[in-house]
Amino acid sequence: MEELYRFGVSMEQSLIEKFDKLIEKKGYTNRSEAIRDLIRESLAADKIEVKNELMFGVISFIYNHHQRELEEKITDYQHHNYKSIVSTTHIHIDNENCLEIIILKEKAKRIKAIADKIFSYKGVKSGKLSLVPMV
Ligand code: NI
Repeated sequence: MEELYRFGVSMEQSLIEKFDKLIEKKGYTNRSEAIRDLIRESLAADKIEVKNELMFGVISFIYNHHQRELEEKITDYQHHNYKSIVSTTHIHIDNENCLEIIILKEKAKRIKAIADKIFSYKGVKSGKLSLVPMV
């Protein structure tokens, strides 16, 4: 049996409360097993091979626009990738949150890398990537 590694995680109270409700609904008896399954899922999802063809990608994500320097970071990163980006739409959801939708035309692996980078920024709350193959 492999040795267990313990680590501490900090997050907003509201987020952990929602997570606890979700895992209770799913039948988990403790957070550790739920988090282990999430990690396994995300490792499996990353292994799914995407064909590295030219595709359209739609990256949508919600972020906290009060997060220091985040808005600037997101904009700079898009300027850095201007050749891949077809269009960006920004929606102010409320006082704190923004929804941004980026449409790209690029090779699939590059689209995935761009999405992963944006989702990794601190203050980006949820993100979704859709790859749309050319017909
Ligand atoms: Ni906004």
